[in-house]
Amino acid sequence: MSEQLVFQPSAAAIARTHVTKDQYEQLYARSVSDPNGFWAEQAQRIDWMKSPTIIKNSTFQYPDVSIKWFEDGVLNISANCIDRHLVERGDQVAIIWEPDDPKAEAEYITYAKLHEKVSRCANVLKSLGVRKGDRVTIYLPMIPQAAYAMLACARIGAIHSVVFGGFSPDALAGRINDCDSKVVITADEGRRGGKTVPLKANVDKALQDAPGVEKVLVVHNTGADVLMKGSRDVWWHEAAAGVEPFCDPEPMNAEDPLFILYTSGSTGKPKGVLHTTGGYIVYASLTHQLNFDYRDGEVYWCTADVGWVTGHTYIVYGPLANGATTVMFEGIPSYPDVGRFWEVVDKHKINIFHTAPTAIRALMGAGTEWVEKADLSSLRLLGTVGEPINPEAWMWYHKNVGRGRCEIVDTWWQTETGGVLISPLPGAIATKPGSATLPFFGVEPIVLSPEGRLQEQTKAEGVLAIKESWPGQARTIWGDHSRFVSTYFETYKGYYFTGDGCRRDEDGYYWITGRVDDVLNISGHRLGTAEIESALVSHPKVSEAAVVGYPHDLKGQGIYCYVTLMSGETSDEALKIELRNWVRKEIGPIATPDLIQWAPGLPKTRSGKIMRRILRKVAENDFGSLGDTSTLADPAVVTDLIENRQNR
Ligand code: 6R9
Repeated sequence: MSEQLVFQPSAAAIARTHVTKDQYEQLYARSVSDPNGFWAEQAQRIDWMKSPTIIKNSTFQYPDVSIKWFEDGVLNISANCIDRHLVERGDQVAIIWEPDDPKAEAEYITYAKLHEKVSRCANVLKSLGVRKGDRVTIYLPMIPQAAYAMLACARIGAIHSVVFGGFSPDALAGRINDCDSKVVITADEGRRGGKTVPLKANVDKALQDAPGVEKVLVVHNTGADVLMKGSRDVWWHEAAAGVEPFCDPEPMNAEDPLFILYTSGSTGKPKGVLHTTGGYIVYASLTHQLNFDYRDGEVYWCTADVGWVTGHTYIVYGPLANGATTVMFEGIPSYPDVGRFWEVVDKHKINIFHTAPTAIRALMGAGTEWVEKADLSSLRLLGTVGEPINPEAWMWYHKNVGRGRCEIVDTWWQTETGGVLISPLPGAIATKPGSATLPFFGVEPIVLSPEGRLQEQTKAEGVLAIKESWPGQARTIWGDHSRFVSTYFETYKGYYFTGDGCRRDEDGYYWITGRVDDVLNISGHRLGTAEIESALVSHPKVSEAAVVGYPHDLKGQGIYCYVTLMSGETSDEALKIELRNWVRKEIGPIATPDLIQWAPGLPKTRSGKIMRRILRKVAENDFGSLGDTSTLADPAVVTDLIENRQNR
C-alpha cells in the first residue's frame, strides 16, 4: 500500500480539537526549546500539595544518567484520580466493568464509590502492615479490584507491581522476589473467555519459592473453593468490611516511586521498570486527554489488561486523573463470539475505542458481518497500540469499525516511556496508515545509523532514539540502576535507545519497523528470546536452544525455537508437545512456541556465539540472503537447518 495515502483530520475532529495544527506546531517548538516553561504550565493540571518550583533536572549523559522532574513537588496520585473529582462528579461513573460472561451484570462504579472502595482497600493494606515505600504484588484478573488495589497502594505510598494474570507461578515468584513484596493481592480465580484461571492456586505455588511474603489478600471472585492458609491469607471482602471508608492520601514527593512493572529485555530475566509519581501523572493525564481528544462525559474503552503498561496509563491513571469514564473488560474479543467487542461498544455507547493491531487482524479475519450487526454510531475515535499496524488492518479498522468517520490514532510507546511518545493528535495531525506520525510535546525522536551516526536529513532510516528526557519516562530498573544505564544509554551515548527500528519519511513522519534487539512482540506482548531459551534448556532432554521471531499473520510475530536435544533423546512430535507445554508452565501461555525445529547443531562463530541473524533468516524463509557466513565454525550446520525448516 502506498505511503502517499494521507487522511486529513475530519471537519468534526478539527471543530472540536483541544489542539489545532498550528497550535501543535507552536506548542511543540516551545516544548523542546523551553521544557521548563512548558512543563511548569502543564503541571498545573494536577493538584499539588506543594507545587514544584524545580521542573526538569535530567541528564542522559553516560554513565551519569539521572532523571528527575518536579522534584520538590508534593502530591498524591490517588487524590488526583479520585478525591479532586468528588465535588463536581461524585455521581459520575468512573469505571464501567464489563464481565467476561455477557449475561452477567455490568458494574457502574461512580467516583464516590471508587473513593470508598479505594479507601477501604488502603486501610486494609495498612492493617496488613504495608507502609510507604513497601512493595505490593497485584496478581488479579480484569476486575474493578485491580484498579482499587493500584489506587490504594498509590494512596498510602506503597509501590505496586502488577503481574499479568496469565503468568505462571514461576514467573510470579521471580517477580515477587525481585522486588521483595511482603503482600500479594489476588483472587480465588479469574475468568477469561468462558474459562477459569486458578489464580489463588498459582499464588500458593509461587509462594513456595517466595518465602518473604507475609500476607495474601484474596478477592472472592468466582466463589471457587480455595485453600486459605490460616494467618497468611485474608479475604478482601471480610477485611474491607471491618475498616473505615476513608483514608487520608499520603503526601508523596514527585520522585517517590509509584509502581514497578516487569518487562522483557533482550537479555536475562525481566526488568522491573520503575515509574515515579509527579512526572508520570502529568504525562499520563496530558497524553490521555490530547491523544484521544478526551472531553468530559465521553465513554472511553481501552481493551488492554492492567498487567501491561497500557492498562496502567490508559485504563487507570490517565483517564481517572482526567475524571473520565473508563471501561474495564474482563473478557476476550472472541468470546462468546467474535462480535463481542462491537456488542460492548453498542451496549455502553463507547465514544473512544483503543485496542491492539493483533485484535484488529483477528477480527478482520472473522469477516465484516460481525461489525455490521452492531450499532457503532457512538464511536468517534479509534486507537491502536502495542505493535506496528499493517496498513491493511488500519484501513479495515477505519472503514469497517470507524465507518470512515472516526479518527485513527496509532500510539507508539513503551513500558519504559510511561506514556505515548509518537502519535497523531486528532484534529491536528493528518494520518498515514501504518505510521505513528509525529512526536508528542517535549519528545525529540532521532534516527541513528546502527553504528550510531545521527541521521540529520528528514528522510532517514535506522534505529530510533530520544534526545531529551520527558516527564513520564522510567527512572531506573528496580535494584539495578547500572542495568538501566547500560540497557538504554550505553549503546548510543547521550540518547535514550528505544530498541526499535524506524523510517522517517519526507514529511518527518515516523514508521516503526519493530524491534532491532532480541525482544519479541507476540500479539503485542513483549517477550525476551532469552527467557524462552532459558525455559527450554531447563527441560532435562534439551541441551541447547535458540529462539527467534518470524512473521505471523495474526500475532505479528510468532515464536520459532531451534532445539538441540541431549544425545540419545528421540526427536518426535510427542516431545514437541511436551516442550510446548513446558514453556507454557515455565512462563505462561503467551510464551507458547509456535514452531519447534530440531537442530542437531546451531550456527556458531568460532568463539562460540550463536549467529542469530542466520537463525532469523531461516525462520523467515529468507535463506537466499544469509549474509556473511565466513565466521561460522561449521557451515554444514546451516544446510541442515535450511533443509529442516518449519516455516515454509
Ligand atoms: C505500550 C507498549 C513496547 C514495544 C515497542 C514497539 C512496540 C508499541 C507500537 C509499537 C509500532 C506502535 N510498539 N506500540 N510498534 N507501533 N503503535 O506496547 O509497551 O509492552 O513495553 O512494548 O512495542 O516495538 O518497543 P511495551
